[in-house]
Amino acid sequence: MSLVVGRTIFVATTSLLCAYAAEVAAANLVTNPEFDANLDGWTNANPAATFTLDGNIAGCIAAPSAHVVTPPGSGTDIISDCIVVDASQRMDFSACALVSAAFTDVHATLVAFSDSTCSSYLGTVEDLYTFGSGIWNEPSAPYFLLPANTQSAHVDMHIGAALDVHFDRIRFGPTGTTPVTLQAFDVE
Ligand SMILES: [Ca+2]
Repeated sequence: MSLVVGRTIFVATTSLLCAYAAEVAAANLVTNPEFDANLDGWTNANPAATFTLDGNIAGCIAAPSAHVVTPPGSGTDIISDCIVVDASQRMDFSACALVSAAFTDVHATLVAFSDSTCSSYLGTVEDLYTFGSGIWNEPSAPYFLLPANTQSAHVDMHIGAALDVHFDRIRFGPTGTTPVTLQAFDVE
């Protein structure tokens, strides 16, 4: 009896309040970010450069990937569809690329605009360019704020010279991971 009472008292006087924020995958706002079947959602600014879907090599995660070859003496920009954004949110941006030679001529940039149609240029927000030669690299810029008054943005894969470049898995969206937080823990 006393054991039961004791157990009952123990249960009654013990409170364990524990709350956590679940980890949620970041929403990627980029259209066709992994080139699963085509090049939809991306535009090649230089017709002299070839821009094709390549399923013959491994992608950053999985083939196919986007393949750009720029001719001698020129580069190009491969630009994503315009993305409407909420500038009050923290954002993440990353890009994966495989570059044939000097990496300094390849940049993954995020460009912000003050209207909703990517027409009124506001500024270049993030610039990722640590792409090594001959291997896939995926630099990232986490948890940043867009400039005030940003309403839209696009990704610009800039290739500044004659190069052979693959890219894949382009991510841009609200920061989506929240650290697990122990909000209350109380044992009496
Ligand atoms: Ca892919």
